[in-house]
Parts: sequence; C-alpha cells; structure tokens
Amino acid sequence: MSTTDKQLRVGMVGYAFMGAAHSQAWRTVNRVYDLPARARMALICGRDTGKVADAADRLGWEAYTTDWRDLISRDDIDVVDVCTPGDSHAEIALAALAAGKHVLCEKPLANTVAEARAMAAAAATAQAAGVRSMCGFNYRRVPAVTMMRQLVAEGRLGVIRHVRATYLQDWIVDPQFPLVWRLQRDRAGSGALGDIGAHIIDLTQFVTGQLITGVSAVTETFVKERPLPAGSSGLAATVDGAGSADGNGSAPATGPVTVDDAAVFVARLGGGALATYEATRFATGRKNALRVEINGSLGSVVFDLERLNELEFYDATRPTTEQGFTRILVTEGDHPYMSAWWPPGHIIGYEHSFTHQMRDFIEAVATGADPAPSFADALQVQLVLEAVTRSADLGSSWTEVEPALATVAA
Ligand code: SOE
Repeated sequence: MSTTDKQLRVGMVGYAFMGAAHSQAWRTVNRVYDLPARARMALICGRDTGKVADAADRLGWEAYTTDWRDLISRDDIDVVDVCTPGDSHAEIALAALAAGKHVLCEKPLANTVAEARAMAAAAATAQAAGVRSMCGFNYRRVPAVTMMRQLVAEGRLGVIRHVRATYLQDWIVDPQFPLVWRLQRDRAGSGALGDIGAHIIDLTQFVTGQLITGVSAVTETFVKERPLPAGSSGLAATVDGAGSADGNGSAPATGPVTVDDAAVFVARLGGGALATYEATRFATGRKNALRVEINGSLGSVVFDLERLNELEFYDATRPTTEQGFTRILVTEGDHPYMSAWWPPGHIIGYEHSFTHQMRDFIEAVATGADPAPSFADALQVQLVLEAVTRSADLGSSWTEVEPALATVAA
C-alpha cells in the first residue's frame, strides 16, 4: 500500500509475547495503511543466539544480534522497539534516545518512578532534536476505546461521575506455576498492578481526559513461594547449592514471590469522579478480561475486551421510553482505524491494536509529530502505580471492622 520509498529501519529488542505481537504489527502495517514511511524489520535482538535466530526467521526480521548495544550503535537503525522485561527498559531506551533513535517502549515504561522520570526527561531532550518516543499502551488503539474517548470528549456522557475498571487474569492460580520473571520485583517492578493495572490506569485517563489525583489501595500476594523455573540460577531463594529446599534434592527448589498477585484501589479523578480499579491474576476463569464502565450525568459507556468490536452506550438524553444500553458494532469505515480493514461487520482482534499503534508511531515519526502516549504520559501512569504501592504498604486508609458476629448464620 505504501508508495513512499522512505524507510524506517526498526531494531527490536526482545522476542517473547510482546516481541511476537509487535512483529505481527510491523509485518502488517505497511500492507494495510498508506503511510509516509515504510517500516523495515531490519534487526531483532535477544540474548540466546539460537533462539533469536529462530525468532528472526519465524517473525520476519532480516537479521539478528545478541547485543542490544550493537543494535543501538548501528547507523542503519532508525527506530528501537523495546520489548524486554521492565528491568531493562530504562537502560535500553536511554541509550537509544542518546544515540538519536526514535523509541517505542513497552508498558509499563519502567520499574520505578525514578527510572520513568529519567526516561521522560531524556525523551523531552531528544524531542528537541527531532527524536520521537512512545510507550506501548496498545489498548488505546482498539477502535472501540478510541470511540469511547470521542464520546466523552463530545460531552455525550456529560459530567463523569464514576469510572469502574477491572483487568482480570488467572494464569498463576496454580501454586505450582513457576517463579517466572513477572513474579520477581527486581525484574518486573510489580506484579498484576504494573503489568495489567497500568493498562486500565492509562486507558481510563486516556478516555476521560482526566488524571487520577489520589488513591487508596490494598494489594495481596496469595501464593508467597513458588517452584523455581527449570534451569534457574542466581535467584535469592530458600534453596541451597543442591538446588532443592533441603539440600538432598527431595523437594523442588522454591523462591519467594516478591510482587503483588492482585491490587484493588479506589481513586478520584481530576474532574471529581469516583473510580474503582481491580487488577488481579487470581480471577479464576478470567483469561484476559479487561472491562471499563464510565457513568456520566448524561449517559454511560462500557468496553469489554472480550467483545472488543463493540461498545455499550446508554444515552440518558433519549426519551425515557426508548432508553437502554445500545450495542454499537464498531466496524464501520468511519469508526477509528477501521477504514483500512474489512467491510462493516467483519470484526478485528487483539493484534490489530498493535498494528494501529505502529501506524500512529510511523505517521508521527515520518511527519515530525510527537506520538502518544508519550514517555511523560507513561511517567504519569508510573506515578499512579507508585502511589498505589505506597498506599497499600502504609495501609493508612484502612479501617478495621469490629467482628461482633462470631459466625454468619445460614
Ligand atoms: C500479561 O499479563 C500480558 O501479556 C500483559 O503483559 C500485556 O500487556 C497484556 O496486554 C496481556 O497480558
């Protein structure tokens, strides 16, 4: 589709789930949108030579390297796409920005506010030199979510009174699920809160156009010890040199879970709305269930990721005899992003949000605009994450209830 001969040569660091999702988008975006530049999948980076060579072949990258510093040093790379665990986001993105590379960094931006501040400052400095950066909150680019924002911005909901956001998964309900990097604070920064809570924080601030101004939170780690992944080494844990809990190889070695399994918090938004947020990996039966409901003085709107092509819209300005939640099928050509795909009713999926993300990133970089969400937007999310953690650790707003009842009668 693209007729331009201008190229953006992309180097991506990481090749796991997000590396695969981003690769799908880089492969597709040029074929779907007519953009002022074509993305070229020049180089993929990963630590394991065999695995990154396989990833290059499987995901469609021209070449591969095992050293991200090599990737950043190359004059034939224009964009660095950071798809690694959170503990390397800052180091890689800061080096890329300093080298004059445009940067797309997966969410959450960093593992700490200090890292996020440094990244946002570096992005602002680089921006003055024409270098662009964006954080990969992909759900903003689901057409139905963008439409939610349009409805709010047009005043169709009136004054926002409530935001109700949940992001529910269940992939670690089994206590035998191993202690992967997402369950280790030094690798991931936090647990469900930063991984999926960050999405609903960004999404609700994006849709309402309002910032979370304060929170009161509780977090929980339901399973506090987990088996070490096969081949683990260097993990601070309850194991001795023999790799087992008692040194005789009897029980599998375990290690401590150092992040939250679930985070629940109430919040206020700048426009006065009351909000509730829940991010958990223990909602048995919920696989990737993101749902946001917004209630306003003139109406309500609901987005459910499991029905990603739809919005539920309640218009309280209609005659009372005609009021009810309308199911909008967000697949018309004049719905956000949809003109590039199929005729109305031919639905799209999760992976299309990444293609839309690459579309907007390429468009911004090629035209000299600043893509959103910026590193400053992502820093704001990081500040909410940190406030939630601080509130939960302090427990300051927690008020015990007197257990006057011995038991709850049947
Ligand atoms: C795991 O919880 C995960 O892959 C997140 O890291 C992604 O951001 C989310 O989109 C899907 O689930």
